[in-house]
Amino acid sequence: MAHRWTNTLTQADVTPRAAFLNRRQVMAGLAGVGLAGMTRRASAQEALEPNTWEEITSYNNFYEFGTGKDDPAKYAGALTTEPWSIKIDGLVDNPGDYDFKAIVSEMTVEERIYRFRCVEAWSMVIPWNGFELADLLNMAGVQDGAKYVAFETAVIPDEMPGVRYPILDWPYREGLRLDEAMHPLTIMATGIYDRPIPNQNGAPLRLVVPWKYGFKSIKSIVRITLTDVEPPTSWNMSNPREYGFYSNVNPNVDHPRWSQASERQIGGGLFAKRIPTLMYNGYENEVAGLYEGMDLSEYY
Ligand SMILES: Nc1nc2c(c(=O)[nH]1)N[C@H]1C(S)=C(S)[C@@H](COP(=O)(O)O)O[C@H]1N2
Ligand SMILES: [Mo]
Repeated sequence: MAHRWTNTLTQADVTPRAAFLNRRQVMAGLAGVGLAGMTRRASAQEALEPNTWEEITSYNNFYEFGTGKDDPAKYAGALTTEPWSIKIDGLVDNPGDYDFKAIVSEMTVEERIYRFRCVEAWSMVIPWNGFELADLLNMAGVQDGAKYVAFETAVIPDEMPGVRYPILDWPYREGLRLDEAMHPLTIMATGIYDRPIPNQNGAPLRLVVPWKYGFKSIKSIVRITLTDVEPPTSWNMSNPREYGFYSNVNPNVDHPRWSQASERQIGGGLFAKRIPTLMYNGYENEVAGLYEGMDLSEYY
């Protein structure tokens, strides 16, 4: 199948899935053993079987390239991702414009296999390569007064057909509380299946916050700002009733127009399953403490 990405990766370039899973099994020693029949009490440590490269890179949300699930794979190849500069500003000791390659060379890039849950009630499992956002923020030097982190995506009308239309108030914006941003599960992804992240998935770097709905994981980031006030976020600005600042995966708090109690797993064809959605997307043991004492139906 022909791809129109500027990076010419195809399925054939990827570690074959069986080999990839084998390698993980050898490394983990116990992956996949004894999970069937157990109560679904997943944690970040649970063995997850990743979706295929094809699934992960052909069914996307990236409205800068159109609102169809196949638009990003069709059009994001036009995005120039090299060179790529990220402005880090606000309440930091070392503000400035950082070159993406220079950043990555300073960071510990590792593999993280996370369950990914879209607010539209579908999910995938994605083997990311990336580094902890905390490492980047520590490099920038977070100042005492900082309480939130704001993110912005590039706006390049010549390369992004979607931004010519007021679908959202561009740039795409997202935000995290500082403790969420510093949490070790929060990563900046730069790859998938040990390959550079394809443009449709947010090249050259995108946020991944596995206990939140997918839209918090902002793509193709060009600006990171440390602030002392909760930053505006695109989906909350466009529809505050449906999308709050927190957007934690929560099967008990429904989206106003549909249930969040279950999710459809992408892939598997005829055997595609609907599975129950887990609190905090299965990362409850790791992150529930961040929200102790908060009314999650108010702070959704
Ligand atoms: N800049 C930007 N980031 C974005 C989006 C977007 O439209 N623009 N869509 C979000 C939504 S709704 C989802 S579900 C995920 C999809 O990520 P994926 O395509 O890598 O699976 O990206 C998120 N990040
Ligand atoms: Mo989403």
